[in-house]
Amino acid sequence: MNPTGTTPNPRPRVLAIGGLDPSGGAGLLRDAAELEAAACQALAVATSLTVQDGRTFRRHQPTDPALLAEQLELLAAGPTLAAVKLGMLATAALVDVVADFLRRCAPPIVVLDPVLGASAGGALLDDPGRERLQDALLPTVTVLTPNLPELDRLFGLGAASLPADALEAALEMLRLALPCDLVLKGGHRPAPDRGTDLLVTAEGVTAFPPSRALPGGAHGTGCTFASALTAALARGVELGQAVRYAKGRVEGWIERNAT
Ligand code: PXL
Repeated sequence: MNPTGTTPNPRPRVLAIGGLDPSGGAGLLRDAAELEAAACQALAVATSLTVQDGRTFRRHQPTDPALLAEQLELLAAGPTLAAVKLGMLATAALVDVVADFLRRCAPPIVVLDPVLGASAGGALLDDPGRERLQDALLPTVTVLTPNLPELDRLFGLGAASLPADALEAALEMLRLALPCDLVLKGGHRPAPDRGTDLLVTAEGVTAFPPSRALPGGAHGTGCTFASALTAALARGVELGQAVRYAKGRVEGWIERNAT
């Protein structure tokens, strides 16, 4: 019991919805590892089975939408979910199933990592799916975590060629049009801003520079960031601190996986 007489949830239940990467470098296995590392209880539902080893991405087999809906329906009927983390969603039909589940279940925290393509090549969301993500899914989201290419493909900002101050101004304008907060992950930004994440909320833009120089190109950094962020938020950590925590986890992941 705490002084308010309530018992804080010692292990918040957090659901990851995304693809299964058998190599464990990205996707649901990475998500579960991050969630459990932050003392959350990881639940996971697979949108697709991928054929990859972390370097080569061959293809993927999306889950039957009716099967995904049935799995989510059963989880929704169980104990409360503290948060939901979304990664690979594969197809428009699956995006619609997930959006429908989130509208009905209304978890307080929904982090969407808008995964569009694998670092090793291969589309992880088809074009109709991208449209449904914007129209049906975004209204259910609390924090969106794109990288620079995803930001441009989703919102057409031409952000990749903007200098830092113009990028920050463009993100503040975008935030006004979005129903959620945004973290632009800095891994694809050109020098000297490479690795600097930008948190964009109604209060403005906050920059999170990297703590040290790190190699680029590591597989699974996006999943690591978004799932660590979701775990921290589920534990009640304030958004800025949660970004700082997730950034530290990504830096550790890159260092452990540097080749
Ligand atoms: O890192 C993006 C990503 C997310 N989810 C799955 C993936 C990948 C990249 O390969 O395979 C399942």
